[in-house]
Amino acid sequence: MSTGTLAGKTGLVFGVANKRSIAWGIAQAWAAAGAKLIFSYQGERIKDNVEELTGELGQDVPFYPCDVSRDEEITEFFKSVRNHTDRVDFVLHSVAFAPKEALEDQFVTTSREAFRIAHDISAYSLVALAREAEPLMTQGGSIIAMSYYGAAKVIPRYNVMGVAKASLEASTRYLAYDLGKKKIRVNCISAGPVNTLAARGIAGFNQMMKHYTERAPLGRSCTTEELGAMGVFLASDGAASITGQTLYVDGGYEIIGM
Ligand code: NAD
Ligand code: 0WE
Repeated sequence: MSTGTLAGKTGLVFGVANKRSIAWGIAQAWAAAGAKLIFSYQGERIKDNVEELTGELGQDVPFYPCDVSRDEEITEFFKSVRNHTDRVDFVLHSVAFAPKEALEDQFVTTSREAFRIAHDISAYSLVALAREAEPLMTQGGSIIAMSYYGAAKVIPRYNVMGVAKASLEASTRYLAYDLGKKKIRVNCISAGPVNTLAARGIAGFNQMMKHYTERAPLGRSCTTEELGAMGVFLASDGAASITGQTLYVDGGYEIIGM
């Protein structure tokens, strides 16, 4: 028997692409706290990475494909989950995508299709996953989604992703309202910039990191380990009365007006 805050609990993880992924940081912290985990991966391109990483957690950590833009893959994923467990206690949504061109130019140039894709993958998917997870969360649960400050304030070039994150945070509140009666909590972690695959392609990312070292009260952004610690807290009974919130893990940057 494993011990730890999350011993005897089971979590689902969406959004591991490689060892730098925020989802991997949170998954490692969940596993260290004693949780059993089931992983999803976006597609064949990422399968080998996820196989190797989950292997580090132990012998038979299950992983199944799930492109969150496809209803049938979501259904199939949850079918596979039911072969391993009849109860799920927490879910991590750490998935975002907007077509590259939408993050380069001005927001006003966003095409209908880029707007649709960004919202479908980065926000609607949380609603779809929550709906599938609900019947498995028989003793209540904790659903966590990753957000960014661009949801609340303008970050140049974050563009349609900022609008999609605003939708993600609002969806979190409406889901929290619906699912509260089943003791299912839904929250966002708003992370400061982290050097991951999703961030590295962004022009000016290093400059942004430097800006955090200069302006954030703590003189830095955050680490994936610190995001993991917040993930463990939100999944634990210590957070039993926290729902619908966006919690900033960003070196304090969010409080600064100038
Ligand atoms: P990442 O590239 O490691 O993770 C993004 C994940 O999204 C990948 O695993 C990718 O496979 C998955 N994904 C994209 N489209 C998908 C689809 N159609 N179906 C299933 N999965 C899909 O980068 P990350 O930085 O770890 O990003 C994880 C989350 O954290 C995202 O929601 C991101 O917006 C958020 N976030 C990142 C930062 C940062 O600076 N890196 C800051 C705040 C919030
Ligand atoms: O949420 C994100 C990035 C998510 C993301 C990244 C990409 C790159 C590759 C979504 N879609 C794509 N599409 C691609 O084709 N972050 C919080 C990281 C990020 O991205 C920015 C940032 C920060 C921080 C973009 C502009 C400005 C700041």
